[in-house]
Amino acid sequence: MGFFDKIKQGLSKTTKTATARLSGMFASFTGANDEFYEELEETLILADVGVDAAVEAVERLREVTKLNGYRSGEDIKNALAEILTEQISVGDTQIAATNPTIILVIGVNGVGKTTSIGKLAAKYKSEGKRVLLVAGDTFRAAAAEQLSIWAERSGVEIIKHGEGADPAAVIFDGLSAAKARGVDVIICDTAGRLHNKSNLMNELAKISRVIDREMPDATRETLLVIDATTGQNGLIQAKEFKNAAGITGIVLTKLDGTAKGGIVIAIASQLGVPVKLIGVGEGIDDLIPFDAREFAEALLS
Ligand SMILES: Nc1nc2c(ncn2[C@@H]2O[C@H](COP(=O)(O)OP(=O)(O)OP(=O)(O)O)[C@@H](O)[C@H]2O)c(=O)[nH]1
Ligand SMILES: [Mg+2]
Repeated sequence: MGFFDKIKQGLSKTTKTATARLSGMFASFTGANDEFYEELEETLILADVGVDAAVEAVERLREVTKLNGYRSGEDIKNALAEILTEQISVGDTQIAATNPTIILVIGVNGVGKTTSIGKLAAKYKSEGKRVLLVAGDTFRAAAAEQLSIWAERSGVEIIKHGEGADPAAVIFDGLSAAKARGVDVIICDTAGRLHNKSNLMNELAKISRVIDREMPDATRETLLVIDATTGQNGLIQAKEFKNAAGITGIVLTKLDGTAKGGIVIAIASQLGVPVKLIGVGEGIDDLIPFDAREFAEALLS
């Protein structure tokens, strides 16, 4: 199943959802009047696009429709897809590819960090890269264990310490090993943390300093993992993590389990951080590169 189908399958979970309402609006389109635009704005907000982004999108749609004299629902739908695509396209959606690359994966509890790392490791491995996973989640013994299982499954190396170890020390060890072994991609797991706990956020800053010091010339990615089913709270999380740790991209997981997903637009348009990968299931292949246009079209179809 391709990107489009998987997203569509997720987004169309129930027939009463915001996305179904969106497509229904275009199917039963009778004219671009105020009532239509108001309902459209409301439906975009219901799809988690966020108030600001929804208002902006509808305002631009009104202008474009008037300017081009669009009359058919199809033309207006295409114009909206174009506008949403632009709103999502805020930067490079590719993950850095030069060797060595260090990818730090952060986010709140249970969003899918470790799973996404496992999938990403398999992807790099299949491209012929030498990959090292670093078990920076020392909060629970089970966390390193879970990452080890993924390392085995993907056939990549792993560095871990015991439960309760200093995460920054594990990262330090991981980077030393990576340098000694000539690893191409280092992916660091971290413990889930609440974005409003400043001590935990400071720990991320410490990890970041260790990476800067130990491998200053490496390419850096800091990926924030967000669970698509959490709705607008994802935007709040992204703001806090961006302030505390700097983020270069978003991994949006569990899109297979939500009928919304508009949060992508809220995050991109308000924070200027691109979505780089999306999770569409629990399997090893269920992490796919993000495509803004396909996503916008899936949201409306
Ligand atoms: N359906 C679905 N489930 C997912 C996806 N990504 C992760 N999961 C599931 O979400 C649950 C939590 O995933 P983890 O990878 O352990 O999350 P985490 O962020 O590492 O969690 P903590 O380390 O406890 O903070 C697991 O059951 C995963 O299988 C996805 O894209 N789709
Ligand atoms: Mg984890």
